[in-house]
Amino acid sequence: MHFLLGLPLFFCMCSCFHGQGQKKDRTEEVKIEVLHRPENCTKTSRKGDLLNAHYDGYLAKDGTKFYCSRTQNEGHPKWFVLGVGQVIEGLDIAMMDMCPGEKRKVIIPPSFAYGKEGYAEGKIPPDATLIFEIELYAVTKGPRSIETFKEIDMDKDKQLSKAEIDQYLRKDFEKDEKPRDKSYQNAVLEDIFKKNDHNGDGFISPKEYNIYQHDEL
Ligand SMILES: [Ca+2]
Ligand SMILES: [Ca+2]
Repeated sequence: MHFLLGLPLFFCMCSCFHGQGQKKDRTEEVKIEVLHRPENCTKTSRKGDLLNAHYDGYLAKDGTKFYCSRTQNEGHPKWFVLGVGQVIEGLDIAMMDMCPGEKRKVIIPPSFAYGKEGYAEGKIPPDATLIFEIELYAVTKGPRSIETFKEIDMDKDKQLSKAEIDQYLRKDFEKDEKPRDKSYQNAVLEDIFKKNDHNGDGFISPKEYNIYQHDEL
């Protein structure tokens, strides 16, 4: 479950994907074509949800495939949080309101992708329109869902204390079956407070916790 632990990595990924900082051309738009939508669709993706998906990326101009999640990470689908900049903005938009099992083809203009600069490491030239074929496998509550907050907040005072998070971490580590010593756990705890307790009062408030700005909190 590593909800809290996962965050430093997520932040790192954000900064890798972000950083274009260019002006968006709002005359451009992301085009979404639904290739397959399961009949039984009871739950759709929203901002802050944790998604599990495979996607193939192509350059629109000549169809060159520049990315395929199936050939990475031993073919496991990718996990990421929707709508928070862990992926390019066009994918954050294109994967909203999608149900598990749904397939989409989406066309993403450069201003919602890698812009004028492109992304050399990812073999994306400047000003490239991208096409993605996406298959969504799972939609789950994100790493900072209201449910998790309530689970950690044992005395229900709507503040997360160090003791509460310490206990949550211990349970989380136990599930993992990899023994970790107390100093490691303390370091993680300190890190969580350093990154999240913005007003330094020793508690993580709903506002400090809710970095993905779900409606529920
Ligand atoms: Ca509490
Ligand atoms: Ca605080």
